[in-house]
Amino acid sequence: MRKTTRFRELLLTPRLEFLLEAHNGLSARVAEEAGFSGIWASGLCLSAQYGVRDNNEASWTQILEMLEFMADATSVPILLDGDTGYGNFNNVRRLVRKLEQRGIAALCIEDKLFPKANSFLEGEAQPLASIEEFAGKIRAGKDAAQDDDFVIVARTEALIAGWGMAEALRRSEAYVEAGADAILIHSSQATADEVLAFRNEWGDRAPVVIVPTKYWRTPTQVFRDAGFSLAIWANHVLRSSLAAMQKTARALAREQTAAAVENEIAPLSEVFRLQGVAELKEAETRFLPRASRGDRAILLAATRGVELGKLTEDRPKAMVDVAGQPLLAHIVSAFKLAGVHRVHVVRGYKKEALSLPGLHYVDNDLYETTGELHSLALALDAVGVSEGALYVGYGDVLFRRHALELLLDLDADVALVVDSNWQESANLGRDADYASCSSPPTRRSFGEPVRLKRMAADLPEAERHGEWIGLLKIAPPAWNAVRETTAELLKQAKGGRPQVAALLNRLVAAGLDVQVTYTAGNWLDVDSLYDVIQAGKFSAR
Ligand code: SPV
Ligand code: MG
Repeated sequence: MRKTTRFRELLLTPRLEFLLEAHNGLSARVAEEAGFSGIWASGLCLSAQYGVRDNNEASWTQILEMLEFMADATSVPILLDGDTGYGNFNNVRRLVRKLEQRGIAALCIEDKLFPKANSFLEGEAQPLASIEEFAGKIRAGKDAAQDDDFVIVARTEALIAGWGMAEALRRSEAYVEAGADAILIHSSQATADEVLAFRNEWGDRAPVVIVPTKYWRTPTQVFRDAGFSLAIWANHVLRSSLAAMQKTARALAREQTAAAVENEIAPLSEVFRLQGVAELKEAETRFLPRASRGDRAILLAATRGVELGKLTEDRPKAMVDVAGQPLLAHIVSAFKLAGVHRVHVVRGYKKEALSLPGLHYVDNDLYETTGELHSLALALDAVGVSEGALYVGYGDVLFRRHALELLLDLDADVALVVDSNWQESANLGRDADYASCSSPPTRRSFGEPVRLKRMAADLPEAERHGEWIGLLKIAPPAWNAVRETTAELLKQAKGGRPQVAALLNRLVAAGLDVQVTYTAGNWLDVDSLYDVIQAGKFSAR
């Protein structure tokens, strides 16, 4: 149902209904959540939240801007306190059109002169508009409305200005005649006598709205019995937040510690909830490209790298300087640039020397007696379940962003990057994980689906299709298999140090599709002093 129609129904039900004041998106959402079926966009409170007076100091477009946030934040109808309509009949026409465009259900205008003043400030001194002029505004507003259910409430200030009950009735009669859907009878008295007398005289000519700000002592049942349609709590949210803000500000100024207020104020999680953070998370799973969906990386960096001698006496290999930055920082940058922002690092040797900002750490304190698969198992436990994929890399393997992007784009449960230039490592005589795949790295197979058959350091040359560069992707559907197989291998290892290659072979043997994407070069395994120098050149390119 349209908001306009819902507001009209609120007005026309025989029950007394309530509107609560709101003055921005957040307070509007609070009002709706508390159970109010409609909102009063109070001129006083909108002015106050801008820090200005209720004298039309805020422009009508500034009011409109805030109304848009309020309407977006809520599903219940909003009645704007539109003061005098911000000008003459023509301004009212334009106002009504803009309100309809922004999803505001109803408008209340009052029979004073622009710029108006708040009714509770020397109300008797306030001039009233002529009945004819104000009736013209009402007719113009009704004429401009495209939606037949758009409500215009005519507010008479006759009692506020001290013109008496007969004048209030005369004006209300004229306003309803001009097309007003309801009358707001305002009073600044401490009792409800005036508005009750009005209601009594008025009968059922049109619904009557009240604002019991000053006569708050009157029991609500009195309003019900009198047959009022709507009661507006016109400023209570603003006043309560003002009291809370002042209390917090004073306590912080006095105590100079947030401990003075932390337990008194709303938790951040409540702010996030009201902002709708959960909805955005859900939308991300539908609309964001894969790489940005909470993907995470695990970097295995627990070993010392004893081959680097003195360089790793006081730090692990991942922290060795390469072109002015720790090796690990280069690797983390590659992940972040590719959109993988959450990086978990498993550290072991000299763990206190491994601390870069913005990373999550997992400690393998048994790094001396366990191997990389033990580190991976610890990391899998720490990372937990998330929407995105998991990328596993090493704290001593540099790669070009391009190599990682091959994996990001791959729609596979488990996938790895294999370098077709395996001869280079073989010539240097370094340790390598050679891969045998379902098809060799021909020009065609770049970009074609290729499966891993087996991986081993001692794979016969005839079976080698390439060398694994140490980058692995595990998508959510394969998580359980990877977790369980890792645990199994560790259990069977009995003091041995199983490698990630063993995990991949076991997954293949179990029938899981482990996909391979070929690259040519684009990475560097830092295993020796020579490699450290090469790494400097690699990262500078
Ligand atoms: C407002 O809330 O701005 C009103 C009601 O107009 S009152 O302040 O009581 O006049
Ligand atoms: Mg007002």
